[in-house]
Amino acid sequence: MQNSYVKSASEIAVMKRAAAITDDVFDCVLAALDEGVSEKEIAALIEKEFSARGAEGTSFDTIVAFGAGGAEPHHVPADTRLERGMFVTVDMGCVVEGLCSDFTRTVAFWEPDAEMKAAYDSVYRARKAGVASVGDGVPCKDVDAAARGILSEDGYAEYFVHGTGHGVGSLIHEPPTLNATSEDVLRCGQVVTVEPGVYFPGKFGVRIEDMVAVGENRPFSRHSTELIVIG
Ligand SMILES: [Mn+2]
Repeated sequence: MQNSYVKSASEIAVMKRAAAITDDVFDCVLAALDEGVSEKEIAALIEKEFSARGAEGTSFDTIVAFGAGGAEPHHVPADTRLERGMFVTVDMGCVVEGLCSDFTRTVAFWEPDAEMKAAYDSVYRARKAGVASVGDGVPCKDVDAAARGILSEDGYAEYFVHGTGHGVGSLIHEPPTLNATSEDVLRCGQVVTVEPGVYFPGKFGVRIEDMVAVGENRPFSRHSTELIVIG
């Protein structure tokens, strides 16, 4: 199993194309976020824009979550309408030549409160630490520990309710698994996600996700992870 799920250079190039399409679609999302728009409308826009850019489809059911919806890691887009002071979490990906992309950003619609800013900052640093820890021969549980350690230090341990990431390729979720109990070890050429998040039921959530090829340590996405405030 040590060398399984390693991608060829050409497969990684295809996955970067899928990530670039995803980046362009996220630009469309940012332009469309406006007071009163619904989660379902944004999700429909995402599907349309992926298709317009030649993607074969979405790599999983697109997540668009406003406000309290963001506290559910697998939120299903609903008729909730965007209001000032909400976080917006978008988790999406597309398929190009049979290979998947996976990308999440959380942005603020109008100025977030201090609690939201603090949570965002912690997830921001957790994602950064997780990505920095990715490398050939690194135990996957160490990547999880790098991200989880930041959130724990900041008092968010109990709000980070899932693993830090997963392999991605022809399947949206494939080995290796990046969580606290994983026995997997990273190998050069694997492509993994780093996606810490915190979730406050009934209030809001934050997740930031990037794909990275082991051995590169540079996220596929061109989008910054600094907090974007719209409005
Ligand atoms: Mn993911």
